[in-house]
Amino acid sequence: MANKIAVLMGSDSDRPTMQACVDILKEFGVETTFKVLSAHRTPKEACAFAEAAEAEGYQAVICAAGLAAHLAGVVAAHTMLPVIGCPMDGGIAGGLDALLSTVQMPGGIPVASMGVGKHGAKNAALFVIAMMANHDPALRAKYKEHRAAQAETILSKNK
Ligand code: RP5
Repeated sequence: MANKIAVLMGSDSDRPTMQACVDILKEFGVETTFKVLSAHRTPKEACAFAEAAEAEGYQAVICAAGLAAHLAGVVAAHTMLPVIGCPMDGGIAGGLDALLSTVQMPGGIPVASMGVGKHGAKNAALFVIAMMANHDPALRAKYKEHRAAQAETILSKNK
């Protein structure tokens, strides 16, 4: 099965933050769809995308949203694929509103929430890569190399 991930954003204003997520997925050779679809402003299209996602061959859906961030929860309600939420900053207390909206799902419909902002965006990509690497030895080797290179970059700062 090809590695294929959807990255949805509630608004085009989330793009600068979520570009980091997409860049990592592309670096790892993951087929990536990057789209703006809002739980509030385009609810029908967001639900339709979620309902079709499994048949389209996606392995997970990453959903970025800010403020009253409902996109990840709504998508999760319409697919059995794993859904990873990325709360955007810019709202109350630097994104605490979006974090709580994303992470506090009622039992039964899970969303795996990343941290707020660009660090969460990067980690969403690495999280789905780690999931897919369980079944893809080449991806696992690449991920291992990525970790080693990252450690080397940090350690080189001490020289
Ligand atoms: C959310 O509202 C979006 O995900 C975005 O983070 C926030 C603000 O959207 P814009 O008013 O910038 O379009 O739904």
